[in-house]
Amino acid sequence: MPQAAARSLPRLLPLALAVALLGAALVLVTEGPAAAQAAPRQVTIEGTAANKWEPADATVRPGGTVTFRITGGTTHPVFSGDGSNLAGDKKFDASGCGITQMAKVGDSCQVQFAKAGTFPYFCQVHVTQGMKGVITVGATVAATTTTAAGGAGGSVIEPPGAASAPSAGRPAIYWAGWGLFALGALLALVLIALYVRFSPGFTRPKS
Ligand SMILES: [Cu+2]
Repeated sequence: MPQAAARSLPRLLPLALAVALLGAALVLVTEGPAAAQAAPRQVTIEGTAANKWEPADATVRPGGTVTFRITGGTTHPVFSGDGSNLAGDKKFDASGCGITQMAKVGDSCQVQFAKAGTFPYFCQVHVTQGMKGVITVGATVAATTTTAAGGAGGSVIEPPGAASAPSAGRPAIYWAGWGLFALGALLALVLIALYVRFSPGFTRPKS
């Protein structure tokens, strides 16, 4: 390699690094929407005239609060558990959401969930009509499944792998970003290697 070309190699290095940085920036910018979202601090679940909880399933962060509010129907007392035992399992404290506090439209109550976990709950009056749900306490909201499954009242069981595939929802530009990053990094390495090999005045240790 001519020495003139070798001398120009260091000037190409910033270009290669710029390409790598651009790729990395693209990855960071575009991975946002598909990444897990932070769970909210507060969620409101409505007890409806159809004797359903809306939404039935919700996520709050540890230390967060769930507000149950009656927007329709009559009495919707909240109990902890899946409804198989009408007395509830007392996994969380629903004592402020009993039959006297949750008697009519406009009534509401709050439950604070200190620790992460999964907390089924039900309306003691209408559990046989399916008035139950699950509160998940965690730092992030799991990636949402298709709206079709949600619209069917959660009766569609999705295979666990379907929603958690790493490539789900990634736009093409996200992968283009990775490609640019790899290309830039590779180019920088090649430039450094060529410079070390051919640079005038750089003496290689004699073996
Ligand atoms: Cu009810």
